[in-house]
Amino acid sequence: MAPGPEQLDRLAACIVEARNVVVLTGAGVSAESGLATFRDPSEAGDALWSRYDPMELATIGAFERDPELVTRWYHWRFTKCADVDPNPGHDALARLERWLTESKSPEAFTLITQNIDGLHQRAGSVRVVELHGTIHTWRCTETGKETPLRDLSFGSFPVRSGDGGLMRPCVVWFGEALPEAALAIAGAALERCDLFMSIGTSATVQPAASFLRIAKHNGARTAEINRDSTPNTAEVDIALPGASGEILPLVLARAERLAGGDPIGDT
Ligand code: BJW
Repeated sequence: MAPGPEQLDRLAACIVEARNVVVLTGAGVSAESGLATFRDPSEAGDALWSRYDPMELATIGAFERDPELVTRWYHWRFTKCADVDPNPGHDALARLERWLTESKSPEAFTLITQNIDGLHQRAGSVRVVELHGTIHTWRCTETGKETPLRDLSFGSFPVRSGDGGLMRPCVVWFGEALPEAALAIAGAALERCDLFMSIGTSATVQPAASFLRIAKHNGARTAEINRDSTPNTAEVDIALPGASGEILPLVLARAERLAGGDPIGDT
């Protein structure tokens, strides 16, 4: 069911009124770019996704048991990321950041993403808090030294650093701590935000899954844009069901018109 114009208008008005907007994104935001999400493998159609459970591969235990398989999987995912482009949802969020930070304050917009694909940055988002790390940087498991993926050779698997240690992606696996700096920025943003939007995430993985409740507890209005319902759907002030690549540009256009003094039309 697509959201009606009143729901789009309500979120647009909240954006215009807010002083501090926090957006949390998940894999659903990149789905329209062609990247498979975690928890609906039926979409995928690639052998790796159908043969392996992604949740079984995103652990340190999996890497220790079979570093070749996990390295191949992340290298394959990197090639997928490199093959696709940001979609209109990414573009709208980058435009929203520029608009709010230029017209209100540098703190007026914080984008927190669980995605490791770098598509927000490629769309032009500048301050991106990468909660689960990035696939574009890898580190040596012996020395901790980080290397951009483009400087690594994937001639054989697994990949070793010059120091002989296994290289792993700088992503956060289950049971691992999230990057301290990212958590600190996210925590401060959640404290001051007056509008929190959860977009394209199943809201099942902690600690990100609790962000909406924290923001709400701190007095923020809350909204969700998701193709399916999630544990957040019943809790939010505004739930917009549907694809983020379709809904975000509509909401942004309405907010821009409203801020410009134009009455919101029916598009
Ligand atoms: C669309 C759409 C479209 C589709 N438009 N929508 C408290 C309680 C219980 C458990 C825990 C707890 N605290 C910690 C845990 C354990 C664990 C956890 O949460 N487990 C749960 C499964 C229960 N958490 C952790 O282990 C975290 N670590 C931690 O807390 O450490 C503590 C610690 C402290 C100090 C020392 C040591 C430890 C780490 C979590 C790391 C998650 N890592 C992954 C892999 C990253 C690398 C990679 O990408 O491979 O992150 S798992 C995976 O899930 C990935 C994602 O970022 C994450 C979230 O998934 P996301 O983005 O929500 O995607 P999906 O697929 O689930 O949902 C997509 C949604 O989009 C769906 O709703 C679709 O409907 C929708 N959609 N198309 C809009 N076009």
